[in-house]
Amino acid sequence: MTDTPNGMTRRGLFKGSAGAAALAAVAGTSGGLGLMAAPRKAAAAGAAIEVAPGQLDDYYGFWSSGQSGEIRIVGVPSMRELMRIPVFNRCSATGWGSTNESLKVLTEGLLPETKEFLAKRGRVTYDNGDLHHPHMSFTEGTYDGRYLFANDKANTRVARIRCDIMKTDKIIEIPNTSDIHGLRPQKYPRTGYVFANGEHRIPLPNDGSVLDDPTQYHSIFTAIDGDTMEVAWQVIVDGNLDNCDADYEGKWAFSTCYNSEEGVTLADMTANEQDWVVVFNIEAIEAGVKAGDFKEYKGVKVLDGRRGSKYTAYIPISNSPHGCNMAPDKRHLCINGKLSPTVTVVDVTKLPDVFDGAEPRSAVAAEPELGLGPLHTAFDGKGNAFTTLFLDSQMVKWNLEDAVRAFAGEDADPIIEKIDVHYQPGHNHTTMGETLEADGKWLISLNKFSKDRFLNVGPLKPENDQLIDISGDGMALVHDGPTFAEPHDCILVRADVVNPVSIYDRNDPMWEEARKQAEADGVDLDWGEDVIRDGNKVRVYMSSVAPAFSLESFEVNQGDEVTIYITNMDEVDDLTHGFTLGNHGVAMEIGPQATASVTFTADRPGVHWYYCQWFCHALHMEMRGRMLVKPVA
Ligand code: CUK
Ligand code: CUA
Repeated sequence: MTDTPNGMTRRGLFKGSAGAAALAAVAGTSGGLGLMAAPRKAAAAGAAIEVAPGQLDDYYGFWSSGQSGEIRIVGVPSMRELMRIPVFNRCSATGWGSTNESLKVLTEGLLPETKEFLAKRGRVTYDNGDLHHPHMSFTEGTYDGRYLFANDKANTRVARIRCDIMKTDKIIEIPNTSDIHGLRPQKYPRTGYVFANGEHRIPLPNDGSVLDDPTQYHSIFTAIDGDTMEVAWQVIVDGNLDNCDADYEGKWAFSTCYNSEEGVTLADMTANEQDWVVVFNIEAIEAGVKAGDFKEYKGVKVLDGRRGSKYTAYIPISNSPHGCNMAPDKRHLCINGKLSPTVTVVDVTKLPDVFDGAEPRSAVAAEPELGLGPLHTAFDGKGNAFTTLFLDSQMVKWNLEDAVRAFAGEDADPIIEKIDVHYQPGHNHTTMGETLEADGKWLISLNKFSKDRFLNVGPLKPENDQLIDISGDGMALVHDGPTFAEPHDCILVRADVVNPVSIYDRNDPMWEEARKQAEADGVDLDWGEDVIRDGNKVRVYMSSVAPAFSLESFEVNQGDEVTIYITNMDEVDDLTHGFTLGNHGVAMEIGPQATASVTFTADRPGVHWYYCQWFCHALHMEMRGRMLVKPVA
């Protein structure tokens, strides 16, 4: 352990009241989650991890970015950031949020009232997002490389990302609910459904007719059809939904629920000793939809799954559970205690009995006490689990079968090892760990605080994502990775599962509207260059081949609404061009064989240069042209 300049050990900085007192402070109302650590064992010094220059990683890591609103691709084990995929955010480099193609994705799935609300503020979509949970589509219990899905907690949306081109292709706003948090795809037989939790309770409908009457607030669980990106059905539940997961047989979905009190203040929300995990019976819900046992709100079929419903079961769990993780043994669901030092293990083979009237807790197979603040659990496919301990700033490795044996009264200690992580971990994830192909090679700990682990960059510090080697018997911490606000979660996907293209298909649906417009204008979208005047609308078509745009200049009148369509006809790997129009806030990426377009009003008379902003050629600086804007007399 390294000392800080003032001589205190680093972990010493976190000294606070540990143990029961700490937990009480959290459970109470005395100032939120405290920062305290109860060091038990120094982190094992791991072997240096080497991915030599030019060598490729074994895994794609897909990282969420929290309030940054994007997804990041990270190579594992090198922890090199490979790419960023704009999703709910704006991107200065690629033009996400200003090109017509991205605006279509960002606007078409918004609810009518949201469009109206935004229009009054002179906007067409939201500028921010809070992306917590990126997950890949499944076929038969493992990743299939088709899509990523992700939630936006800030503006109640769900996005889909195409893994062939690593771009977002659909974003929908979820009606009747507020603040989508937990999100997981159906694992079997395929995705299928994407399950999404509306976290915060609101009245239904939320039109102002009910305000300060929390007894009339609801949480809603949503199933989205991952193929069409339309809401399939929704279920009303009791309590606040937090995280969710699905089983490996396509029968169940699960959500952790906190705030069984249905309170609206922290004191109210943590008053009860018990919350629950809600089990959703997929077959029963689908039958209910068929039988018409729903009410329609905003065009969506909403079923009543509150206590006593045949669609759900409520299994009591200690106060405020958080993470919800299905083990690859197909049998054990781990519910992370958060305010309780335990993880509750539910045996999903017992769930049919629970739906037949058995006592809900009869499905609990184990409840090991692991340490303070268990938030999320990951698996190695060899019967072991790894749980983050937020308050202890530790990762604990434990054995599922031993936990079951101990719960049955046998003499077994499930805890194998604890190591320190730095500091306050939230999610963790193992390589292929949420699939049947969990391989037990690497574990990532996504830590909320980096504190003193990096050079000081001012009051806003990075998070710290640590890489842990779990291929041996124990855990060895091998890398610290600073990240910008704020990866909550990641998935680690074997490289052979993900097969993106290097050059776009000219028939890609992304620029379908540009293709139609070019046809209507009698212009060849591939190679054509033309300026089409249509009243005060002007459409400018050009292609780009390094190092030139096919139009070196074009002229428009002041006040014209100008749309520029550019097609990159280069057919070379990695040969992306850009189009930046000076002093107009216009910039976009045009990948090889792609078309991109942007619309703006030419309101500034004079000469305006456009240039390529992707360094593409020795004559890249010369890749430019002029827009001439004639003043109106
Ligand atoms: S939540 Cu962030 S640490 Cu949004 Cu998945 Cu648990
Ligand atoms: Cu094209 Cu730089």
